[in-house]
Amino acid sequence: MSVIPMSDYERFIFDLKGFIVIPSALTDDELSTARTHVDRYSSDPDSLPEAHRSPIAGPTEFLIDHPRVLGILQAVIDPNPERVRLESVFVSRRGMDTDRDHWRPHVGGVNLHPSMSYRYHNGRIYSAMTRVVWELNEVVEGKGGTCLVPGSHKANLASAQDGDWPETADDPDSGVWETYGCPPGSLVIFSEGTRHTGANWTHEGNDRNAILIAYNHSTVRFHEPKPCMNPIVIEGLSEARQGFFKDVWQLANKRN
Ligand SMILES: O=C(O)CCC(=O)C(=O)O
Repeated sequence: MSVIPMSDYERFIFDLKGFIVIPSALTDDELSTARTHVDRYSSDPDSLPEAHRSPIAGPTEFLIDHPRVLGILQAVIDPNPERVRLESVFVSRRGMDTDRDHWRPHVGGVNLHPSMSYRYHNGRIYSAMTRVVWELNEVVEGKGGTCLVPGSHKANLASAQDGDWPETADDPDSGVWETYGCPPGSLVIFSEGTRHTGANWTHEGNDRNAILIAYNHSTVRFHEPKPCMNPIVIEGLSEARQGFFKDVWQLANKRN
C-alpha cells in the first residue's frame, strides 16, 4: 500500500481545529471514475454487478486506501494500518430543491465515549472515529459544505456527551462555526469528536455529491454494519482492502 505521510503542518491544523481540508486530492481521471460510479450507484444500483453495489467498490475501491487518506489515518488513528477499520460509508447528494433540514449539530467537547474520543499524548494524536469526506463536486464556502466548530473536539467547559453544549453556540450565526470551499476531488477529514453538522445546500446548478466514510480504531465500533458493505461487496475487494473490514479485536491469542 502506498502512503503519502501527513505533513507536520497538517498535523498541527488537525490537532488545533479537529479537521483539515486537502484540495484536489484526486486526479482528473480518478474524479471522473468516482463520479460515474456514484451516479450509477445512486440512480440505478441494480445495473451494477452485486459486488460493486457500494460507493467504494469496483471502480472506486481505490478510495478505501487512497495514499493521502492512509497517511492521515496512520498519523491520527494508529501508525499500524492493521489497527484501522472502515466501519461506515454513505453518499450525500442534495441540491437546492432537496430537503432543507440539515442543520443538526452533534458531538463536541471532551468525550469519554471510545469512538468519539480525541487525545494527544506523548507526541501522538489519538483520534478514534475519523470522518473522511470526498467532495466530488465544487464546494463554495457558505453554500452547503459540512460546518464544524474548530477546537470543539477538546473543549473543556461543555460536552455533548453530558448534554450541556450551549444552544447559543449552535446558532449558525453564533460566530463559532467554520466551513470551507474546495474544488471537486477534495478531501475533508475530521475527528468525529469535533462538533459538526451538515448544512442546507444553496449552490444552484451544482448539487452536493460527496462520499462520507467513517474509519475507526480496530478495537471499537460505533456504526451498525451497512448493507452496502455486505460480504459480497467485501469479498469483491482486493485482499489488502478487505483487511479494512476486520472484526473488532486486536489481540490474536495464538494458543487457542
Ligand atoms: O453531510 C454532512 O456534511 C454532515 C456529515 C455528518 O454529520 C457526519 O458525518 O456525522
